[in-house]
Amino acid sequence: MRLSAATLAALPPDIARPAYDLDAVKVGMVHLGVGAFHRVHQAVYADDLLAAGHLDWGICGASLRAPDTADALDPQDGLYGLCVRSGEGDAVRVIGSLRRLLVAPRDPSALLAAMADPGVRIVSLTVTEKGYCHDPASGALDEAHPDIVADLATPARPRSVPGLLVEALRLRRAAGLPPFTVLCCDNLPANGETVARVTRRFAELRDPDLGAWIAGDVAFPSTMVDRIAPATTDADRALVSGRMGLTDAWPVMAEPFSQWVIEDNFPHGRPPFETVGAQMVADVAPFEHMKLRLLNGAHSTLAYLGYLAGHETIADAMADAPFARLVERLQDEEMTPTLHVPPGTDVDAYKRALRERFRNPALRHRTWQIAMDGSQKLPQRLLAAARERLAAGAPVTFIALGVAAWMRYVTGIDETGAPIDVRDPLAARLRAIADAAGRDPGMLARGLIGVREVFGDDLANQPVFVSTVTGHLAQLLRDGAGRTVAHAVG
Ligand code: CS2
Repeated sequence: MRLSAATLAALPPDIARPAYDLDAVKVGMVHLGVGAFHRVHQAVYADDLLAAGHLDWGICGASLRAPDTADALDPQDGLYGLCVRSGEGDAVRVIGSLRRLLVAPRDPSALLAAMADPGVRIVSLTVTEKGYCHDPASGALDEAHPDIVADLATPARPRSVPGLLVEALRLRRAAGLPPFTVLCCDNLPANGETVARVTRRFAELRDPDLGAWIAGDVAFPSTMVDRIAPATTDADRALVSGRMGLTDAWPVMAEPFSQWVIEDNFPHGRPPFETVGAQMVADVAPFEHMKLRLLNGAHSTLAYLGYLAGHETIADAMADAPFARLVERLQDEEMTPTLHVPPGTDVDAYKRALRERFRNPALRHRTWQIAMDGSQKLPQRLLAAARERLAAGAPVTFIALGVAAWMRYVTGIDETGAPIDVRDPLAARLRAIADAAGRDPGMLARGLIGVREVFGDDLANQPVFVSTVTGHLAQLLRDGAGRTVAHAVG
């Protein structure tokens, strides 16, 4: 028997489920990128809002590429299990906030119509870093991106995020409706501003008058989002379905921790997010820097070095003492001094909690998963802090080790000589640079630092940065990741 509205009553009593009337929920938010992260995070806050009686704030979730989420959840009336895993065990809960699922390539006009619906006041996004068609180093729209070129040629049939937002906003304006607020929930630097920049630029290229309306009337609040969500495996499906006594084709897995900090800028209305645990603030930047540098910077560093050392998961890497020490030294000595700690935050407690989260023995968060799309992640996770430290004449030893590990990783060959499945929009180019450099650390480092989209124009001219990265890379190639980490932490 499949999980669905009709079978909810058959769930065992220990499984929480929507107590509200699913049919009474109206869609108030359209979400682009309805993947695991959205389903463990925003959709859960929305489920809590619905449970508290705010029935205007259901979600219509759209996939921009693959139909698999809609195909899994449609027969379940949008319902799915959230499994929260910790050392204490697994808690399963059914989430009901996804009231409708769409697949953009299957029915692009249905998605545009949903975004242009008068009841919709927020369009939120988790499309991953590469989904914004921007240059990661500068944050500007990549006007040569094939999807942008295509969307400028046929703007009424968009496939890119900027193209979709602008066409939907055009439809609203033409219908005399107020715009929606654009709520970015990806780990981008200044995520609201970044999406505003690419959307406004696209609109201006498409139609300056529309561009001016968007620039004047559409709000793009920034957010900091945080919850660790390993990709669902078949074992997870079996576990959750077993607990439910019903088949759930695509449950999602998460840690207990969850945080959402939102810039309070919703001129056209919003649900009372603060009543379900979100923090509404005037300035997200201090929270964002703290999270991107302390969590994601350490995550990426552990992912590349851990993968190379043969650690399958983040918890495995954290159980290797020099790796745990590296996380501490990176956070304490190099990242923390670059932060303006948000008011009321105990940064030491925050870091201790982070390291405990990384150690969560029940979450099997694969280093390979986090290693994906490094070219889009490195700038905000490691390089922004490196730049600030270099400008102050401060050392970048541990940051550079993470960068060197990424370089070693994108060569595509692991320490046993086996291929690495490198997933990155720039993978082919990175691999060609690595192939040309062979095992020459100087050439490899210089070649990769020359990739402007990642390193900008400046880092190649920072001798301390180049030599520190090259030194680590030489050791990684010679001694392997395990010994390099042990050596670096002393
Ligand atoms: C991770 C993040 O995959 C990754 O790159 O670093 O998804 C991380 O788990 C989340 O940002 C945690 O909030």
